[in-house]
Amino acid sequence: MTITLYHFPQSRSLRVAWLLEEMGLDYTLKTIPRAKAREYAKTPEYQAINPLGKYPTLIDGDMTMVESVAIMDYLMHKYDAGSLKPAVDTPDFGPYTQWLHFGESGMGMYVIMLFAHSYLLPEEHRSPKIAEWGKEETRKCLEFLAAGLGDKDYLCESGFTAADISIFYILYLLKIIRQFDDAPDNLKTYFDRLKQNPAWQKISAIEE
Ligand SMILES: N[C@@H](CCC(=O)N[C@@H](CS)C(=O)NCC(=O)O)C(=O)O
Repeated sequence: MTITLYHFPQSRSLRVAWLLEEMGLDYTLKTIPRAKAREYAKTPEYQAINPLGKYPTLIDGDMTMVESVAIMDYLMHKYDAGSLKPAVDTPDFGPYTQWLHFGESGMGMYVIMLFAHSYLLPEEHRSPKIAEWGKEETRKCLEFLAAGLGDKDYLCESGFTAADISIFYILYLLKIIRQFDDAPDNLKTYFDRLKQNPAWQKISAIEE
């Protein structure tokens, strides 16, 4: 079976690439240069595998799927996730599942609203009120996350898991859009700790 990941630098495909590295799976990374990612997403070639024109897309044999966190879950169910996924009968399983999804479902929309209405959209389409709302909701999410992390090194008692990978990406996005400076101190320390991870360093070094 061949696993192929469509990736562009700084995007959510980093979550999947990081996990693939941690799991030691063989995969082909199809990196689309950042400047060309939107254009490539509209090509018949990419539309045939992902009509939404988003990244990541994963192809595993004859199966194609989208949604970064769903892809992570799929890979960990199908292949050996080791300690990246706590066993169902351990106390970590609930918190692990919560944080795995919180990185995208819980925080993603607020961060995107903040991003879109502060930077991404043409100025005439930005709404300061939506940006403010996104910022406030993001702040609440960060407080909640900081309380959950407490003084642990990682989100689960058992240590580093895929939930950290999921959460790290959304913090990384906040950092890129310069909205991470006011985050609680324990989250900043956590972010700096995760940045040292060798698999992260390898995949984040892939530039256009
Ligand atoms: N919820 C989806 C979001 C996918 C998504 O919006 N990806 C962004 C990159 S981080 C994208 O492809 N943007 C290109 C565009 O919207 O044109 C996931 O987690 O995979």
